[in-house]
Amino acid sequence: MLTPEAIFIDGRTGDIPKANEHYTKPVAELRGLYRDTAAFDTYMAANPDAVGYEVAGYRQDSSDIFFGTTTMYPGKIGEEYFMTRGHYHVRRDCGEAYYTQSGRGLLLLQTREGETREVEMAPGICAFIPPDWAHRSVNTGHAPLVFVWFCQTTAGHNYGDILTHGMRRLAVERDGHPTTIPNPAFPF
Ligand code: PAN
Ligand code: ZN
Repeated sequence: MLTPEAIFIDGRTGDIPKANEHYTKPVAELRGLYRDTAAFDTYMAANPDAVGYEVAGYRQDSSDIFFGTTTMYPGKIGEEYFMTRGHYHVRRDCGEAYYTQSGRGLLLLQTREGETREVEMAPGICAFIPPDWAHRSVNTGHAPLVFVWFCQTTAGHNYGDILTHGMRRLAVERDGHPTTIPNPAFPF
């Protein structure tokens, strides 16, 4: 039987001492995400071991929900900020919530029908991600962006669509400020 438990989450670092799932995503594995491949190669030559983000989760398999943190490090490749891969959920009836604890960012969302939205990520803001909206988070600040996510255990990640085509909008720095632009490479 599952029993209730208090799970401490460090909102500054994303650390969850009782987490039972972890992974680290090196920037080196994210080459295809960035438009400026020359800038990517230059960045990797100077920072071969750079980490893009880390994910920690607390999951009990027979439960319907689980939660965890994503800690995104700051950085830019060309004019694009460090970002997550982005995904739809395999189960099209599963949404998610992202509750930002520290740092600054943008959550980029899109539907299969072509709608796009952006939700600010800042401490105190909980982003509602409806079912069947693809979501990618972007660290637009100079400090780690830490958010807590809550999701159904059976939601699953569908990375293929976003890995193949990218997202419809890109988060870029222009005149020192974050903004979004249409992705010129997206097959509209
Ligand atoms: C999050 C994400 C996490 C990493 O837990 O999986 O932020 O992003 P990618 O999975 O897109 O690389 C979530 O949305 N889970 O469903
Ligand atoms: Zn998700």
